[in-house]
Amino acid sequence: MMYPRLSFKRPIDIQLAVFLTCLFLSCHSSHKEDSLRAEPLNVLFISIDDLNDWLTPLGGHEQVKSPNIDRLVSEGMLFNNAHSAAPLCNPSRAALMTGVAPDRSGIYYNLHHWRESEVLKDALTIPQYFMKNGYYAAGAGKIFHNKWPDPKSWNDYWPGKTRHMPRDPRPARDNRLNRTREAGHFDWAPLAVKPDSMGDMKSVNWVVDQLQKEHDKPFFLACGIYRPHLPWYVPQEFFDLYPLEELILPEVIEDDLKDLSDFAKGLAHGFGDPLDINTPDSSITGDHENILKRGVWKEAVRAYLASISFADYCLGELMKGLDNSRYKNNTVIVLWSDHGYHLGEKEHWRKETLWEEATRNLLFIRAPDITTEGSSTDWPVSLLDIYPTLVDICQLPEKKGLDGNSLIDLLKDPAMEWDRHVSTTYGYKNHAIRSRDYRFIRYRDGSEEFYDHTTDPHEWHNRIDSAKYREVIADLKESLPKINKTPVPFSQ
Ligand SMILES: [Ca+2]
Ligand SMILES: [Ca+2]
Repeated sequence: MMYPRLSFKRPIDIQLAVFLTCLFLSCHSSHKEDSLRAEPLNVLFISIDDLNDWLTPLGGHEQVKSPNIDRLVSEGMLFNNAHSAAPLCNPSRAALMTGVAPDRSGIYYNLHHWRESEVLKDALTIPQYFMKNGYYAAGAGKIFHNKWPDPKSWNDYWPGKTRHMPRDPRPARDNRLNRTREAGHFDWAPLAVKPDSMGDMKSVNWVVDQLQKEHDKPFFLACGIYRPHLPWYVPQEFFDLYPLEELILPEVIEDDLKDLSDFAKGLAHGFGDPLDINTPDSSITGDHENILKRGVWKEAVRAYLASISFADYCLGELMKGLDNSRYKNNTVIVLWSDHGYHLGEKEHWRKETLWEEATRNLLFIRAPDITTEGSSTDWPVSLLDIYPTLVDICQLPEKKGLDGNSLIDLLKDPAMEWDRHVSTTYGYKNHAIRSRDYRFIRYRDGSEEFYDHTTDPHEWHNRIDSAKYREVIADLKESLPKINKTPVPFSQ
């Protein structure tokens, strides 16, 4: 809630200011009372891992088939310009679930146990805060990073409070066809199984069972869908949706990296963990060179699209479960992916960069009596905004110490101006700032990039030295995170 900022010069102004403030506060409190719900809302909190913006409603890959996501996001508010706090599972999810930005927690990579951050040690996660306020919190599948589950965040969890991820079927033989650096993980294959045999569908079915029960408390139910995270092993029927010969590759240009620093080129080529490397070796070649050598770019894109369609199938089954339950009309839906994904753009695969492909993600909210069908906004928002927004939607007491902004006003009035910058942090002292129209990046070595999305949506042309943008760049720099906490030691 933003309060009017008043400055006083004369006693008469003070009297007027006191009167106006009282009037404002009384209007505000009566408005609050008017809108208090008789019954608390339930929350269905759905994550799709490693899902980028290749969705039709986000203007993504033109061949993607995701009818269930498309239908759901037409029923509430879609954020067209949503960005993760960090372009990697653990730091993104730790930030989202605690509301604390990576530069304040010191959690930058997957190997930090996020509870070992002194800032997050006793932080109340979203489900903990809901439990504290009378909710039942449960879930299934990957919500926290799989290596660092958080038993105290849940009343109940499947497969278990200390193991959030169900097991998945694998290809019948050792299918190391891809031969990239991490072939066992960076791999794909159609599976001769039915969708219900997949771990994700088992998570969905567990959550659907919860939705069929009578609960004596309002619930916060989480469902973490793991695909399209690697490996891209999904049932054959989802590969069949994408004939290989017709497949369209992402649009790229020759020499896209030529206007970048060696540090940025090192990130593009996936040099490993940058925490141990002061100057990344830009000569290291990564996944992309291997993909090109083997001529499997189309195969990989097809497998990612197939995995999106499988995740979409899972979401559809989950929505059927909600629609057939008594909670259909009093449940808030939050649907998010934890970051974006490169599939060859900037000679890069996977996440772990500060470009649009890696930071942009899916964020959608449907809230009874608050959101409007088919609404959307192009203003930038952060996944850090989810925590305070859910607190406001469910009318819980204000939660102090959160780094995001509540989006409740924007949900109620999607046409409103929401001119805030959001930041994404990858590793120590590497940050991107996104406004509606621009992206500014600064790396730890001091090198910088600037992109104008009004003319360059692919971020092909680094305009950091252009005099035309000097003021815009100076303004974006003001939003760079300033704490830059020393990284928490890695755990094993
Ligand atoms: Ca992820
Ligand atoms: Ca370029």
